[in-house]
Amino acid sequence: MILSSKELIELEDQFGAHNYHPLPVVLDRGEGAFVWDIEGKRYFDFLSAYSAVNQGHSHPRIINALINQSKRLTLTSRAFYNSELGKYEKFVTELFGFEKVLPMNTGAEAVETAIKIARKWGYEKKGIPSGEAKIVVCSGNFHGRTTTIISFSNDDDARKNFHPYTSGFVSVEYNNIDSLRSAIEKDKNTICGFLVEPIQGEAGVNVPDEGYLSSCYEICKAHNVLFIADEIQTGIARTGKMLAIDHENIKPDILILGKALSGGAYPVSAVLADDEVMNVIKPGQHGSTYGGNPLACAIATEALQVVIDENLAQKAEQLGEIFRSEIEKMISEFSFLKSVRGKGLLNAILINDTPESSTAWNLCMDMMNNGLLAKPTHGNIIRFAPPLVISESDLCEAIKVLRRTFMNFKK
Ligand code: IF1
Repeated sequence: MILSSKELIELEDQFGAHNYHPLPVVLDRGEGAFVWDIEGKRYFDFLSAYSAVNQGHSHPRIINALINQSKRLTLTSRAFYNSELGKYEKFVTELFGFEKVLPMNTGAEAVETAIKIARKWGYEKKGIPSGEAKIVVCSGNFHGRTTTIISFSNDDDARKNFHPYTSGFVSVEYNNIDSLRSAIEKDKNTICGFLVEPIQGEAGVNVPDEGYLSSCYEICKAHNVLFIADEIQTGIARTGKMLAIDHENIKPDILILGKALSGGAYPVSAVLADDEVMNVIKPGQHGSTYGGNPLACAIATEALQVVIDENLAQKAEQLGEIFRSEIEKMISEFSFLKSVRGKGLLNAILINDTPESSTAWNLCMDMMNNGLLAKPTHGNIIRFAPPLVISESDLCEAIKVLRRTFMNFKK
């Protein structure tokens, strides 16, 4: 029985928790930079599952890795060794330049893992008095939705009525180096880490000033504070380099990966660090049922190899330049467009209206009707993040769809 979009939406509405407000489109198939709805209409995917399908939907090499490994062995738990984990750990640590990796599943789990490692390192290596470890975070952050992580969010929707909150976090203004410097100097003996997104995705592709991350890194080094980079959304070639922090040649003390680490085929996340930090974790002190399972290892290895073999970072860099320069031309033509910002193929258009207005949503609805899927973040900002495998000609086609949408847009 083929159900229509309308019927499928009604099923989700009746039987599913209402924790999302999706655009009214029901996707049924994906390939490369495109998705099709249940009625067979094709769309450019300009969200990429929030940068999880950088390698494109259902990349054949990644799907084959999933199929072949899943026929052999999917999960053993870490009560035993498995034949894929050691190979993957060697591959991913050498690829990113770290001595060790702690494999997890979702991004939030990896962020929680990094927080636990930083705190433990703080007590056992830095000598922070018991119970006093603090981690500095940034205003406008998004690091996931667990109770501890939303404890240090300043977004009301993310945190309201989920208290009591986890303590031990100090908030500083993003892209303000003095704010970080004074917070660390004030509590230098109890601060163990600084957790930062190299570009704030959810905050609306908030790109910090050139040099901000390097200055943060210097301040952390000066006060023996771990620099913790959350590259779950910005990593894996999305911003034109393998990691967004590569734009400033920084090696974080702890690197957090997720999303495109598996190319959208399976939940895979990872925390990377050198022995001096990672070895604070001893057997029995952290883990998860699925963390480091052979299926995840086989998929992530192939997903990373695809990024390398297809030069996706370089592609993102080049195509991102084209996208931003074409949008810049439209900004002067359409009064409801305010500005465009981003790096590589992580971009956003700021709409000339209030965050409370429905202008961005209405624009996204019109784009959807014209065959392009994008979604507003924080009201008046629309994120544009296609799979990095999009061809230049398809990108140009998508830009024409945007222009056509803007030409016909009525507020
Ligand atoms: C949702 C946002 C994006 C992330 C960074 C950790 C995580 C995320 C920088 C947690 C996840 C996702 C979550 C998803 C929507 C999406 C999102 F809008 F929520 F904020 F991309 F910007 N660090 N981001 O971006 O990873 O546990 O989800 O695997 O919750 O609606 P996760």
